Order: sequence, then structure tokens, then C-alpha cells
Amino acid sequence: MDSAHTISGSAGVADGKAWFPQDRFGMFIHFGLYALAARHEWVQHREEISPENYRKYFENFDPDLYDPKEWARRAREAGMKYVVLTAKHHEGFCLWDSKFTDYKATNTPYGKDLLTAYVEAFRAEGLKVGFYYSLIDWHHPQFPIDGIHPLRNHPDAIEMNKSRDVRHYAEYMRNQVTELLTGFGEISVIWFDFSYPNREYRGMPGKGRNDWESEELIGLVRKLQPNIIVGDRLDLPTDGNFPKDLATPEQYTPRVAPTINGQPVRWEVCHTLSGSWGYHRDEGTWKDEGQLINILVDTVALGGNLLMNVGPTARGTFDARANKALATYGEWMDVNSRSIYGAGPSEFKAPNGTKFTQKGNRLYLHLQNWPFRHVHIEGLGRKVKYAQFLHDASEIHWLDPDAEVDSNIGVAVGDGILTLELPVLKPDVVS
Ligand code: FHN
Repeated sequence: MDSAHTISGSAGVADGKAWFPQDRFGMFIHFGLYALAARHEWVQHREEISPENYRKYFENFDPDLYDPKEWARRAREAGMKYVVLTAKHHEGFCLWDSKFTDYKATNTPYGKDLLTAYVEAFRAEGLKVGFYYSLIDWHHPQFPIDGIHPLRNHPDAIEMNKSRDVRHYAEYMRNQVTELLTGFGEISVIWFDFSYPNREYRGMPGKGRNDWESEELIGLVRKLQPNIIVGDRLDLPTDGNFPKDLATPEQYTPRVAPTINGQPVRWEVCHTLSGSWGYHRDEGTWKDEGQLINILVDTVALGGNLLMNVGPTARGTFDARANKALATYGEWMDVNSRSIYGAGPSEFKAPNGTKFTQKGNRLYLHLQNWPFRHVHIEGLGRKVKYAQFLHDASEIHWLDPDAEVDSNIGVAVGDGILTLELPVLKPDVVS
């Protein structure tokens, strides 16, 4: 049972978000002009690139190899069940033919909308579709310059802000969110990113609910797509009138399940394959096979979802490193997905070096230090006391004659993990 199920929507009433704990595993995709720079999606900020100089990426945006069917196939084969694509990231560039800006893919050499083909391709592969929409916009002329803006150190930044009115930008956001939530069918997730009300810099304030006009924006979202899951980074009043759908820790796996106002909440951790959200040609921190699988297992064992990010190249492709990582997920999920989909925390305590995920009376023991010599299992309401795993799971010697394993449903992946499925007998059954 998704304990956070009742967080948004009336308690106990299916609110159309029940798919979330069933799916458990999604793909994040960061794609925009920054892919041409190939060195991080914040490159415009980090290098304080002027609008004039950043325009060269706009004038050369032409992902000629963009094939969302190929993206969708690789996501499905990796075992991913939903997808969230950056319709607009902080740079302000829009992947669809928005009526409210000229800063969009249809005005580049590529000349086409990317989102229609994206939603069609991923739906055809059976995935639910979401959009990431940046609250931050470094291109919009009414977005006040602040401490994270590429012009933050411009000598005239304060003067330039005098002609900027964030109310016009808040209206622009409502107009664009309306386009996204009415022009592409049912959208399962909208991932607003991010609010920073307490980050003042050189007398320029950060931005939060008042700048976004958040209450109006969230009301619009709820009206247009009643079943949509909204990320928690849109700053909203905490008076209880605006329940959060989703907590979104990122780039670390929480030690305990996140809560909001002390209440359990649906949550999803997002990670990168490489350390960078946007395509980074030279980024050297690609996760190995064991890390990839363990992040997924650790997250589900704690009751969360994993949104794993891919940053496509400027030509619109997943590069070989990304495809290798996705294939690692696919190989493991082909035999272990039933320990992930619809599974969650176990009622039992996992031995050191292992994690439990549980679904009904099926317990999944994930041995995270494979090859694992032995593990002591107790308190499962069953007779298993001690088990010795030899070179591979076909040689399990349960030192308790009554013990049994239903199946060795997984294979160790690289230095990853082995997963076993145990039937869980209720304690009162075991003498
Ligand atoms: O600034 C963004 C970043 O570029 C990326 O989109 C991540 C994804 O969670 N969110 C913000 C940083 O937290």
C-alpha cells in the first residue's frame, strides 16, 4: 500500500496516482541548447555566457538524429515505466511550438516541435509521460535577474531589473503550462524546478511562491489535469491547503523515507548516470553496474521511486555510455522486476549487506555484496536461520533443513547484486 496514497486527494479514495508505487522506475531526460555546449545544463550560469554568445547554440540547434522512438524503446527495455522530459529548462528554450515565445525549437535550424513525437513514442511503448518545466528562466525579458542568473554579476543588473516585472513572467508561465497540459493528452507528471526564496545576492532576492504566483499556477494545473502528480519544488503555502504530491530528493538515497509536515509522502529520488543532468562529453563520474542496481533497490526498499536521468547529445542521441547503463538495468530487470514493481519496504529487518523489498507475502532478498559468503536470516516468521551462498545461487546451502527459496530470480550484474525470492509465512504459521 502506498502509504502516501492519501496525502493528496481525499483519504482512501483512488486519486489516479496509484500507478506511482506500481511503476517505481522512470527515466528523466534533460535536453536543450546546453547539449550543444556538452558540458552541463548550467553552463550558461557557470561560465556567465552572455545572451549574445549563448545565442550561437540556438542558431545551431539541429538534433538531426533525434528519434524519440529509440529513446522510448531503450527506456522500456531498461524496465522504466514513466518518463519526464525537460520541456523547458532554466535557459528558457522551449522544445515545443509555444505561442508565447520565439525562443523555441521551431525557430531553430531543426524547425520542428519535439514534444508531440516524444509523447507519442513513449505512450506507444506503454510508458506514462511527464514534463519538467523550469520555474527559472534566464532568457525571459521579465524574469528579474537574481543570484543564479547568468547576468548576476553584470554591472547594470540592478538597473536592468527596474524594467522587469515578474508578474508578466508569472502570466507567461501560466500560459505555457496551459499549452503543455492541454496540447499533449494526459500528462502524468509535471516537475516544476525550483524555488529559492531565501537566496539573496547583491541585493537581488531569490524567488518563491509570490514570484511564481504559485497558488494560481497550482490551481490551473489541478483544473487542467486532475490526476497529475506535481513535484514539490513549486513553493506553496504550508497551511495544509496545498498538499504536496511528491517529495523529490536528488542525487542521494535518503536514509529514511522523506516526510512532509511529519506525514508520509509519495517520494521519488532522481539521479544522474554521469554526475551531469545535461549531456557532458567529458564527465567522468559514470555509475558502475553495482551502483546503478543498488540505487534502484535501495530506493524501493525504502518505499520510493527512482527517476534516473539521461542527457542526450546535441544530435539527439543517447551516447554509448548511457546505452550501456540502460542495458545494465534491462538485464537485471528482465529477471528481477517483480522485486521492484509494486514492491516496497519489508516488515522484516534485512541482514547487513542486504536489502529486503516485499510485495504481499513475497520477500525479495537483495545480496548487495555479491559474491556473498553467508547471511544470517531470522525473524521472518519462518524457520530459516542461516544460509550460505557459495559461488552462485545454484549452490545455496540452507543450513536449516526446513528452509526453502522459491526461486533465484536474479543474477549478479557486474559487482552488483543477487536477488532471491522467499515465501513469507506469517509468524503464527511457523511452529
Ligand atoms: O538546477 C536543476 C538542475 O539543472 C536539474 O534539472 C535538477 C534535476 O533535479 N534540478 C535542479 C537542481 O536541483
